[in-house]
Amino acid sequence: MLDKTKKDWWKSAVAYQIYPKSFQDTNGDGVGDLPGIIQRLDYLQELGIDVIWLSPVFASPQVDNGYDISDYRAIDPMFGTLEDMQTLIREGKKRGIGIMLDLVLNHSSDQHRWFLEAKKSKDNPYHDYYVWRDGVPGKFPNDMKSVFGGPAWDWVPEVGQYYFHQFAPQQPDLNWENPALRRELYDMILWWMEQGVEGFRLDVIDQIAKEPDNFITNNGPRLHEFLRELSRETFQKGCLITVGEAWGADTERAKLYSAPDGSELSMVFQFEQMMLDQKGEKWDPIPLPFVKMKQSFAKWQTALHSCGWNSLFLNNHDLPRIVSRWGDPGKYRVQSAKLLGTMLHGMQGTPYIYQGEELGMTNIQLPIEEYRDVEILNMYRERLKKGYAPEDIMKSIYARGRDNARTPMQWDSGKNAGFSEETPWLPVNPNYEEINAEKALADSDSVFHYYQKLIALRKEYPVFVHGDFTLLEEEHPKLFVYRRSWQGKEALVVCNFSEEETEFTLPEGWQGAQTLLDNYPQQEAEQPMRPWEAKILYQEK
Ligand code: TEU
Ligand code: CA
Repeated sequence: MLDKTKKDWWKSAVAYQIYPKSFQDTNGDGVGDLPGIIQRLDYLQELGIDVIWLSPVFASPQVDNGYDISDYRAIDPMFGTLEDMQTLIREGKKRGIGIMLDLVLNHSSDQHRWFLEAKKSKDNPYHDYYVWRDGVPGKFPNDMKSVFGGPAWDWVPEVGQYYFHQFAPQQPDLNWENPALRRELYDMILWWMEQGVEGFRLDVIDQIAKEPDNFITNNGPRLHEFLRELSRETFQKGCLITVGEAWGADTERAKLYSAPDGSELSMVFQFEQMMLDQKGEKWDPIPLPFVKMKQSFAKWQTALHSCGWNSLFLNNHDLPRIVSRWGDPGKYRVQSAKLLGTMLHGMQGTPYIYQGEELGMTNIQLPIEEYRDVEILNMYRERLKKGYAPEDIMKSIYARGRDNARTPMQWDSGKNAGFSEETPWLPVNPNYEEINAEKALADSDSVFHYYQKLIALRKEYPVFVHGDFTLLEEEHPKLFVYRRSWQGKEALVVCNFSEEETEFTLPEGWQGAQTLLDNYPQQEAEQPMRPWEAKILYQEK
């Protein structure tokens, strides 16, 4: 178990993201819940993770699956009670697993008491908790658009003003310019810290300092000032792991966010690699530009080494499944899932595993009526209106829709994959008889057991935590090869992103090195890399 009283303990940690709606249902309503997570803690302990990032479980009308919070201090009855949360925290701690809550501080639900008050009148003390502009009905303050489609402004007749929302109309943006709002948020965070949570993930944190008059959504001028105040008033009073979601981060900004003095956050999620295989919008995928992808990872690894900290992830609840995206969901599903894990876990940073990734779960294809995600449904309507052919829109959804990641966790080959006794809120992927946790646990060669080893490596070999990073074979169109070194200890990670055998010559000085991990049975060195083969070599000098 990690000693979580030690500063920077999270540098050796591995996190696991749970999307609670889809993890484990215990009361037969087809929706996952907190008792379900408690029931599966032993499974997570066996995997070897240190912290759970729990997507929002707070009271919410669920317009955006909990990313629209109506009470930050209450648990949504659909997920359980505050007592269940306390049990989860306690039972997690016993197993060396901490809980990171998902703080949505950029916006609240339109059903939050603050917003219900705010729209009563301009003099209401809560009015200034949100972002308002004068106007007349039908004439928006400006033409800013919401991420989920449509204008970023909605009219409230009672006050004769528009409010600003970067996401759905039911997710009004909070006004961080108002110190009273900020204080209210800090007190709430301190209260959760008292409950024993060990960290936080901060939703769209780079959007809090918006300036709609200047068309600024992310990276606003006061962003880092707000973050430093937030951190000083809350996180720094404990020894927490904090990660901010920052679509707009470049390496320079990431260094500020993750400065070693702890003045802001532990790290951020940046999305540079996740935006390479698309043309403009995410709905228009293109084949992965492989060399660019390697260069991008290398750039981040090098830029933040010893002056910041990376988060490492290939999946989350907003992204399609990586095996379907960059791997091979067919014949080489198992090998490619292991390869992708190897590529990522060999790097410097804190890895985040998204539920089901450790099983090599894949994307799904549903008829449009069966999708639930507000982003998918809005995009479908908008593109239809623009004249796109329905079958082309469906292709975009199959490739990029967020519900790909949100189908129920596949526990076993029984009814509804062991997720629920009743019809799940989103269909189970039909491949659950083949891909499920029970099967993976019984098979020593499964993706699960391979992830177990990846997680253990980081604990056993400090080079994975501290080592620097050098990209080799930079221009190679199929091989991703890199070296990590730290105090005379060296690891070499070699991944063959291809279903063909690929020649690979060991770099100078690596002959006779030990093989720590291979996703195929070991063979003599100097053999070509097999289809989707990945391995890690190790030596001490
Ligand atoms: O996501 C931020 C965000 O910008 C996403 O909506 C993203 O643009 C889109 O999904 C691209 O795939 C966060 C949460 O992770 C997401 O689930 C929420 O819907 C969103 O914020 C609003 O809170
Ligand atoms: Ca339930």
